Amino acid sequence: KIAVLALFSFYNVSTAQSTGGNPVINNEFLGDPAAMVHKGKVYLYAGHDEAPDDFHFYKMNEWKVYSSSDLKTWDKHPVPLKASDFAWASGDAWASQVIERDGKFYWYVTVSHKTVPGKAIGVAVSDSPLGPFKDALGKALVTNDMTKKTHIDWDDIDPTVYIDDKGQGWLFWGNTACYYAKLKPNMTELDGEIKTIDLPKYTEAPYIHKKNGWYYLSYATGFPEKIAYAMSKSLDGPWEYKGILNELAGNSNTNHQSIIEFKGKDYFIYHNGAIEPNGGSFRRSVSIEHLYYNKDGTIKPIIMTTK
Ligand code: FUB
Repeated sequence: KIAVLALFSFYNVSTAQSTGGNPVINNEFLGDPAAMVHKGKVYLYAGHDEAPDDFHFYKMNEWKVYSSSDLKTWDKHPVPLKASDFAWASGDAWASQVIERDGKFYWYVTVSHKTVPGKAIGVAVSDSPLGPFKDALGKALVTNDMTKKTHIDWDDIDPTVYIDDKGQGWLFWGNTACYYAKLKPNMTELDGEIKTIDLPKYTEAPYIHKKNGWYYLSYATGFPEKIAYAMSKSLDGPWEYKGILNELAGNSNTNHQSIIEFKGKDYFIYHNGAIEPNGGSFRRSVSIEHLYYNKDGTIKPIIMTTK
């Protein structure tokens, strides 16, 4: 009975907060925001920047989830997934994204692999957008030895997932090279070869979305990072580079975006280092801006706001 009560409270207790503007959550550090629209709500998944004093790198062990019906008031939910939930991983809850298929929620994550050197991509699954999420495979979906384009340890990071109108799942990811592959209908196996896309000054953080018949591949470019984007009529390309979408994100070296349509409006969701007094590259927070399209499908540059 106690266990049942504990479970009940774990998955139902949430605390609401509203900052009235950007950053939308200002009492904890969050990086790599990935938003999912589901049944009239936005679910915001992000890695937790623990940001201990005198530690100048990413200290990230878990992901968080918030939900909102208006992008103003955010319900905070219990931690739905940790890097340690993947038995084959050694830590590092880096960038991730959740997608729904047939009533199940698949969460693609970056973690460090225990035995294959470097970062890897895992996938967790749940019946609810709030979890509990469990490792779907018991092993990595993508490991560094599958791509091997570069020798850096963090090549296989930053998964973004998309299901096209025909029901085909696609996974894009990578640092220094943008990789992509189809997913089998089970969403937990790659289907076919891993391909590479040539994008000008690609760094990391790919994100796929579609609007009015165009596919958009936005990504972090340079370092410190801006967000650039390319457009295509097909997820297999060719992709046409369209320029910079978002300039340097405040005092964070990285910039990582997701783009959604919610209740008839378009939004650009990203992180920067805006929380005073000690926000920064490893103490990031989430901001949201309006996103506007031109008639030809290109996107107007994002105007960053602080309120
Ligand atoms: O949060 C850790 C890493 O920083 C992400 O995987 C990259 O996209 C960058 O934001």
